[in-house]
Amino acid sequence: MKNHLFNLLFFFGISIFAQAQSDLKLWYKTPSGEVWENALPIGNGFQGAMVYGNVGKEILQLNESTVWSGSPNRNDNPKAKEALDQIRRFLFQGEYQKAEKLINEAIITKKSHGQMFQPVGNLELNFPDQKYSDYYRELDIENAVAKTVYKVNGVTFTREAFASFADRVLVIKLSADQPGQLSFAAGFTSEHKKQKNIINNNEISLWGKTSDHEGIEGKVQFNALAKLRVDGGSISTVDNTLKVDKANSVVIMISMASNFINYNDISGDENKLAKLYLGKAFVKNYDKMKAAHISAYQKYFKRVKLDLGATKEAKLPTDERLSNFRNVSDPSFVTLYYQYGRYLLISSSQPGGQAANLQGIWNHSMVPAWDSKYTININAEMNYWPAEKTNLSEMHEPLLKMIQELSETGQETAKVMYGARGWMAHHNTDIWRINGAVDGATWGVWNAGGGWLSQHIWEHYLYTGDAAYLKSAYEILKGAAAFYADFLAEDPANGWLVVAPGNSPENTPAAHQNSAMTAGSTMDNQIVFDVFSTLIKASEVLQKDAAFADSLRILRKKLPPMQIGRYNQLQEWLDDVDDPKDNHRHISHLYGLYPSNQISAYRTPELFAAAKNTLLQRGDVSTGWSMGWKINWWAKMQDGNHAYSLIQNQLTPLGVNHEGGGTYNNLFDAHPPFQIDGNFGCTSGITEMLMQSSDGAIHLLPALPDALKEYGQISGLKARGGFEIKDLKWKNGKIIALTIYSNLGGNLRLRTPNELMLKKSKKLKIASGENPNLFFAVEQTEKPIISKESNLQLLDINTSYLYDRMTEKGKTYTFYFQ
Ligand code: FUC
Repeated sequence: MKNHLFNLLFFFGISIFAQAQSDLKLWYKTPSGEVWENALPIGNGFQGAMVYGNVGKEILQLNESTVWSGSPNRNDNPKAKEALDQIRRFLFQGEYQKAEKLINEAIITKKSHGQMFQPVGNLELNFPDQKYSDYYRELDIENAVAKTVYKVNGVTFTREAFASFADRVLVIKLSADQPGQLSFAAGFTSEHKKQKNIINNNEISLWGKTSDHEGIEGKVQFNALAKLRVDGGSISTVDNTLKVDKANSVVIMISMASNFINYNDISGDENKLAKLYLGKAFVKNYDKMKAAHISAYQKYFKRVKLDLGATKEAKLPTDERLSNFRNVSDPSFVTLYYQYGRYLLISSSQPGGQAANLQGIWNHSMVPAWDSKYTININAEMNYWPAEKTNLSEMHEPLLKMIQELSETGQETAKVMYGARGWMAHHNTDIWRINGAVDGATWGVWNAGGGWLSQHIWEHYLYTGDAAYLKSAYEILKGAAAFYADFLAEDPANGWLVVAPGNSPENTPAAHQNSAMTAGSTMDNQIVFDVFSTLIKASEVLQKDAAFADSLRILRKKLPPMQIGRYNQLQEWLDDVDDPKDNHRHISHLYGLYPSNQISAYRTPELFAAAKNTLLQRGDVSTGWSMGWKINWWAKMQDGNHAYSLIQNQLTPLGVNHEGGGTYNNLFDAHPPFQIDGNFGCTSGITEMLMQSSDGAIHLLPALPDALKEYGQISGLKARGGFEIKDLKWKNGKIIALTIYSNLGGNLRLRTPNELMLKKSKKLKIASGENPNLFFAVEQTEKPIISKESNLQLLDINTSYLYDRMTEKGKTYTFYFQ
């Protein structure tokens, strides 16, 4: 009923903004002006643009994913090997500052601290200065098309822009509802020092070479071409621009390419490639191109549908909705933001391309924050949390490729710096796949970048069951494990095997002389546990390396167990030095709760309770990505209301959360500045609130908040074991429809908030024991050590039902309710 009412409201109330009826649009009544974070992102994984939608001076800010400063390089510091024993001695004696000093000399790179992702430039369209009215702009994320509409002197002008998934070019169409009305000048601008502008008939070309940076010569050469197809009117060259006069409509196609082939090869021909893409596209009909683009995009986007009910707030522009969100009920804004995360992943990460960097594929600055590279102590991994579960498995490919490349370059780092087998990466990398330690000890001397990333390979396998892929990537898993097998050192106090030196990302406890340097941080222990466990399981699946796997079983037993400290918290370090007032944005030791699964409501009740205390002690409001991670954690804590309040914190205009992040008008996440990880983290978190599949079963509605309880429906989510939730519908917090498709067969174990039936009058089998489906196998950690000073209270877990249903590959299963 509620939905019908809102539909009626839409129909009668907002005919002027008829375009905005779909909830899958970001739309505004004002242009972007000068503000980049007001502009709307389009992209096809290779090329990206920010569309400003300004009337007088339209700007398309352009990116190409391989336009990075520098050139092939390595940045290992070979002094590390020699200094390692002394560094370890300092750490085990508690001489953290001395260790840090030596680390800064011997481990931190003396070469490049990473290169920068740089913009190509802008395509600017300058129109005569005219008074306009009836302004409207949108980004339709169901079609991946941006649109701007306005009126001048009774003429309605429309612009459409998309980054074609089918033709690898950007396409813009300008039109008017009366003939001969379009006059403007088109030209490129760019901040690159080395650049050339050439005009040839109806085509403009911008050629450039990227910056030198950190002692590495910029050698990436790029070419952007914009070609105009003008209907009516005339076209001429004025200075560096193409001037269009009195045309009926104009189609502009932009092609961009570089000489980058891979991290070690920049021998490509940027001019030839840019011409090739443009030549193929330019002969095509606009409407056909648009249709091909939409269908290529929707192949991915339409796999998941989410409906959280319509809301009257949807009649407001997106910026106003964002301002209101934390104070009103607007579940359909959650839907929009959720799907926007999927839109952004599809648009910034395509098979064969580069992985989404710190800003996806959208950056306007020649010197972006953190170089807009890949921070792998959380940010790059977070970008890919939504990939498998929101049914965008193919979008994971660029990250998996990057991991493979890092495993190639990281072998030398492991050998030269640490005398270890296998491969490793520290906390950061870039398009040249550097593995050295950058920035300074506090950040860079964290050895788990490779270890954490390698878990994405296993995750891809768990969701797809693709054994051929696992086989092809097995050496990467083996290399990650071999590195730790060699690198672990014995902690003299307890006899545990620990990572040393390491850190608990970027946190500097007062009790450790304000140094981040440590041995055996909880996060490091958890990651090594996963790296070993994954290799053990992969060797079982592929039936190889039994002896190596056995040796890892022995080492795994010697890892430090998790510990619960005097404030009833999960300890971040080996000693109980956590400050309950510390609100550091990284809560790295909760890696074990999410994305890993070592802390469980059902298997490790003490750790589960301690994790909650840690979350409460650290607080909610923080940088964008930190809030994104917290949504996932509270979902795993099965506390939907707390997770929802973090969504509210995140979906707050920047500046309102004091000392914290928020969201820009274009719904980009604000660290601040813009970082795309928070967008992806939140999309992942919303999924985890509705469905989890990490803890031995597919858990439906594990963390439904009161705000979304009344009604909702989602289809197309993927779970481990190749299951697809074809339909999940709920009402008043209870499942009322459920259909699941089995891609791989095997036991389907379901955990649900209400009772399910096999048939109308036939009960489902109650589950017991371990789930026999190996895709759900969970490795149990050692029992935690609990401080004598703590008084830990275990938590009440929400009531749930656990069922087993054997499935056959390729069949669909519908469940019933009493
Ligand atoms: C890590 C974080 C920062 C930022 C940077 C890109 O170093 O600690 O908050 O997100 O990555």
